Amino acid sequence: MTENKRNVEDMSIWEDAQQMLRKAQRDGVETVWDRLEQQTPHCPKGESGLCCRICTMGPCRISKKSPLGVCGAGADVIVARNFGRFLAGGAAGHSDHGRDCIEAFHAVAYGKTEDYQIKDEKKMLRIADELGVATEGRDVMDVAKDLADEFFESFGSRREEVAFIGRVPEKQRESWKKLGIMPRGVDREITEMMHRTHMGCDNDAANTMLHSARMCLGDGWAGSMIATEVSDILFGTPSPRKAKVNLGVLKKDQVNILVHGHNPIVSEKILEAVNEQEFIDLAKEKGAKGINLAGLCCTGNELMMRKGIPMAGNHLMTELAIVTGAVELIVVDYQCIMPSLVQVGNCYHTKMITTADKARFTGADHVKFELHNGMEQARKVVRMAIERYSMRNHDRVEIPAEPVDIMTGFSNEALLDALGGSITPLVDAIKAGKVRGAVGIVGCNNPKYKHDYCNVNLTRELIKKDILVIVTGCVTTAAGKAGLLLPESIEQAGPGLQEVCGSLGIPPVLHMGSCVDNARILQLAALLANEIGVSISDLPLAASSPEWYSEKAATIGTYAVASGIYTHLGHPPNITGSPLVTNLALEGLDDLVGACFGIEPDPFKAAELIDKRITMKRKGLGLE
Ligand code: SF4
Ligand code: MSK
Repeated sequence: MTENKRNVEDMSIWEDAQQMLRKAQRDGVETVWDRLEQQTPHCPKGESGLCCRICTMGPCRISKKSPLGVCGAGADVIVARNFGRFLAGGAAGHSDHGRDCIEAFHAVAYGKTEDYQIKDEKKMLRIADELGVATEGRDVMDVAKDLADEFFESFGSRREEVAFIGRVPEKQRESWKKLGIMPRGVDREITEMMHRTHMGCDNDAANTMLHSARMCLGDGWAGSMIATEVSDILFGTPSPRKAKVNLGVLKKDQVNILVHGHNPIVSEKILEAVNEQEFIDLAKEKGAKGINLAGLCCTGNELMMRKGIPMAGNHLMTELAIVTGAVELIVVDYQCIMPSLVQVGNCYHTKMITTADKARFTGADHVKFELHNGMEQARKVVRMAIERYSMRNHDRVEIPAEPVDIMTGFSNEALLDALGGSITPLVDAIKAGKVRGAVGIVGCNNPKYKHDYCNVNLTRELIKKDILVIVTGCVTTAAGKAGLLLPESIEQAGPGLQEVCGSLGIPPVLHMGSCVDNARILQLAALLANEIGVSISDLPLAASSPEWYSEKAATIGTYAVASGIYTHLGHPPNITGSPLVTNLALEGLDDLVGACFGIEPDPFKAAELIDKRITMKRKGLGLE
C-alpha cells in the first residue's frame, strides 16, 4: 500500500471520517483516497474528452499535431459523442431502476407476488387519473394493471412524448417541440444516442448535444419520475419524520447490517426481516443485543425518507463504515457501490451480499432477489448477518461520533401539506422576497474534493441569502451531519427564510429523497411555474452538484438545464477539449432552453454565482 500524502484533515471535513481514515491507515486498509493518489495525474486526453475509442481504426487522441481521428472526426464531434455516451449511462441507470419498479408494480397488479403491496392507493388513483387511466367504479387492481402498462409505454418507441410531459408548462412543451427535444420514450432516446454516436452517424456536435438534452429529459420526466412515483405507490409516500445520521448510528453491541445502492425493492424487505421476532431472538442467542439496520447512499435515502431508518453515510463513507469493524454484512442492489467494498470487508469480518444479476461483484455472495421471493431472500440475508456476529473481533471495533438528528420526508405531497394544501403560500413568499428562490443541491462526493466541504458550505451560504435549499442523494448526509436538516437550523438562514420556515416548523433545507427523486424537484418546479403562469426557466431556481462524480449526476444536471434550471457544477464534465461543446454547455443552451451550466469549485463563489442568477430571474418576473 502506498502512503497517502494528504492529511486526513484535508480528505474530509468530518470527525467520523477522519477517525476512520486514521484507523484504515493503522489497519492497512486501502481507501478511495489512496487509489486516487495512485491514479493522479489523470490522462489529460481522457479528462478533456479528446480520446475516441469508438472504433478499431483508433483509438485516436486529438492534439494540435493530429487534429483529426483516423476517420476524420475532429475534437467537437469526438467530445460531443463521448459526452452523449456518458449521459446515456446515467439515463440508463435511473431508467432501468424505474423499469424494475414498474415490474414490481406490474407483479403486484397481476397477483404474481405476495411480498409487495400497494401502500399508497390514493396516490396510485390520483396518478391514474392524471395519465388518463379510467378509475371510476373499477377494481383497484384493474386500475393498477392499466397504469403499469401506461408506465411501460413511456419506455417504448411508439409515442410522441412520455407520460408525465403533461406536468411541464405548456409554453415550455412547445419550445421543446420546436427544438426537436421532446422525449418520446426512455429506451428510444438512449438507444438513439448509442446509434448517433456510432462511427459515421451524427457528426455535428451541436446536433448530438441537442439529442443529449432530449435523452436526459426522458430520464427526468419519465425514467426517474416513474421510479419515484411507483416507489411511493409501493412503499408509501414520504412524510416528515425524524432520523439520525453519521457513523455513530452503528451499534457496538448489535448485529449491524448496512443496505447500499438505490432501489427500495430489496432494502424494504431487509427492513421487514430485521424486525421479525425470530431474528431478534436469534441475534440475542448469539450474544448481540439486537439487530441494527442502517443505510448508505441512496438506498439509505429511500429507507430514511419513508421509514426513518438511520443513515450511516454517503458515497465516500461507504468504505469507512466497514472500517469501524462493526459491520456484519452489507447488502447491495446497484449503482455507486465501490468494488473495493469486497476487499475492505475482507480486512474485517464483513460479508458483502449482492442481490441483482445486473450488479454482481467478484468475491461477494449472491442472493438473487426476485419479486416472488423477496421476503424469503431477505430472511436468508439477515440470518447470514446474525451468524457472522460471532466472527466479529470486538477489539478492532471503533465507532466514531454521536449520531446527529435530522428531519426528513419532504415529498411534494408532504410539502404541500405543510403549506396548508396549496403551493400558493410558497409562491406568495417568493413574490414577497421572503424566499428569494430555491436551489436543489444534489449528487455525490468525489475524493478530488475535501469530502463534503463544498456540499455543506454552499448549502449554508444559500440559506443565508434567503434561498430555500432542497437536497437529495449524497448531499443529504452532508447537510444532515452539519445540522442543517433540523428546524432549529433556521437560525443560520436569512430573515425571510427564517420567518417562512419558522412559521411552518420546517428546516430551511428540505430532504426530498434519493437520486431518482430529483424528479420530485422537477415536479415542484413545474407546479410553481404553472401556478405563476410562466415557464420553469423564468423562475428564480437553480440546481447544483458541487462534488459530483457519476454519469447519473451529469444526466440529472443536463435534464435540469434542459428543463430550464440553471445548474452549477463544481467541475466540468470531460468536455473541455471542445470549445464548441463547452460554450454550448456554459452559454449557448441558455438561448435555446433558458438555462445553462456554470462551473465553480469554490462553494462561496458558487453561492454568489447562483445568487446572481436568482436575482436576474426575479427581475425578469418583476420581483426585484
Ligand atoms: Fe478514431 Fe474515428 Fe474510430 Fe473514433 S470513430 S476511434 S476518431 S477512427
Ligand atoms: S448515491 S449518484 S454518489 S448522489 Fe445516488 Fe450518491 Fe451520487 Fe451515487
